[in-house]
Amino acid sequence: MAAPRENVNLLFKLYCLTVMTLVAAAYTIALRYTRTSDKELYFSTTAVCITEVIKLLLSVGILAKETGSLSRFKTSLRENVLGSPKELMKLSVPSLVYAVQNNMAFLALSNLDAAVYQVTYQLKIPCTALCTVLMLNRTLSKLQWASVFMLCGGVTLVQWKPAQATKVVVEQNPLLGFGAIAIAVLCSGFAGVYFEKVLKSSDTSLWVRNIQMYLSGIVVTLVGVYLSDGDEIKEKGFFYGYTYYVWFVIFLASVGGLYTSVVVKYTDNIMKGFSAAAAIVLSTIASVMLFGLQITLTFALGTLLVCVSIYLYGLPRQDTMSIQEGETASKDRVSGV
Ligand code: NCC
Repeated sequence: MAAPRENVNLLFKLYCLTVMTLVAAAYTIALRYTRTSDKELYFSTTAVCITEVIKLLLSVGILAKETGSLSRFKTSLRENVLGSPKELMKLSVPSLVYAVQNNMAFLALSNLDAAVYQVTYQLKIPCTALCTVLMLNRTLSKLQWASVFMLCGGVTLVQWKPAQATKVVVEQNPLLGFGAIAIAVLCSGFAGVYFEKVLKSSDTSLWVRNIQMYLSGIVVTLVGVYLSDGDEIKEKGFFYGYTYYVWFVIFLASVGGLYTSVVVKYTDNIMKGFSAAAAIVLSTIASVMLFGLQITLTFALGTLLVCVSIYLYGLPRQDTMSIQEGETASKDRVSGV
């Protein structure tokens, strides 16, 4: 009887990973569009802040559904939010780091082409692996490390496109763009693994953890709004330059963020990188089949690297596992990860 449930779990994980990856791809392109179209430019800090508000509201709604009754919902909020300042402080760490990361994405995509951004951003895969080893006391074998770097190279090749001449009306500073990506890469690795550690070290619901994080996220991003655009916003207004496209970007950022949290809950941050890579390859192959796009040599080579790296990462380890690792592995098996 266990098999069908495992299948459902696997299908659910695949579904979440696929949605997360598709949303992330659409998000990058839509964000870039809103930063380069010739309308009055909105304040990106306000978009990051509104995203936190929407994620908070959605998480509260999902928690209400999860708890099943108004009294249990109220108790949960009272105990986990009002009565847990220590937990709120704990979650303010990733919310601060994510706030920096999300603002850096806007800065990078205001100064770099979306394809260049996506390729460079893949450095987050080894960075996440490093954070996992350092912060979660897990170890990776030499072969797994090699596969992490192979994956990084593979995704880079798969997404590689010759530079396209795009009509850009805003001034760009590529150096600033690459600097912003470097910061975003470090933030993504650290905040992702920190959130995973907090989430998996207790039975507290994912939606409670999200609420705790988004509450401080709103405060932190509001400080960002004030410090970076305060004077101009006083003059022009908080929602200056908001078009339907900007709201669409905010919608994608909110949905993408929530799906990311679900993916981290049911898998882990390294798996998130591997699965996203596989989804990128599959979606490109699908568009080749559906729309007759041509397969390039770099795409074929990249796909090969991604497949080999996934295979190598999943191979049973040859080196002796420490007791701690063995425990982690068996815990993972129990939780179905
Ligand atoms: O960079 P990445 O994720 O690690 O960023 C994680 C995003 O998820 C939000 N988050 C995280 C945990 C949590 N409990 N709640 C959340 O809302 C963070 O605020 C942060 O925005 C990836 O692995 O490539 C991924 O990339 C982002 C996004 O494309 C890049 O950061 C672009 O700059 C994706 N986000 C969206 O598509 C909106 C994410 O899904 C996957």
